[in-house]
Amino acid sequence: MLEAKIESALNDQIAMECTASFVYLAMANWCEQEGLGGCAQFLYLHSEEERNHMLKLIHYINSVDGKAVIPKVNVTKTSWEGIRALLEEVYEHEKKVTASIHEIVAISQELKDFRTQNFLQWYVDEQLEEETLVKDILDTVRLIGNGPQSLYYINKELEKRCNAQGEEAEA
Ligand code: OFO
Repeated sequence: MLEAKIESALNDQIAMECTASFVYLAMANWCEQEGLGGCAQFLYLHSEEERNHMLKLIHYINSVDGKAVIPKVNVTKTSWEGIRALLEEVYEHEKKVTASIHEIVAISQELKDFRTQNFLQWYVDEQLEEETLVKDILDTVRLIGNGPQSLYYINKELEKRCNAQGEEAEA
């Protein structure tokens, strides 16, 4: 049985993952409309991953006799100034998610809920991977700027990373 404090924190995390999924979906949609197919592909995939993170939490809460809550999300932003602004936003979002995961780990330690602590380790590792990936891409954009040629390069680069991720998943 989950204690109320940890159940509530995990449900807040579901809402966060769900919001991330919809924000990245809106970003992917915008990229597709702007002719940035590689960026769109990367963000559609990322949106799907966030949805899976949400599902994993739902299944966990229910499996330990808690009650997962399906959140309402309100994502209204539909366009971005450019790919750099968009990636800066993704990076900020990921940092917030990381902080939130670490906070829940701290709660699970405080409550001696070692099962939840163990479950959350996957998210700790995943966040590190995601932050590093986004920071890496963002560093490149910061370095080469937002001009048409760099945009072309970033679009290709994201397409490449996306395909590599797809191949890894299939292997
Ligand atoms: Fe759910 O991993 Fe990003 O936010």
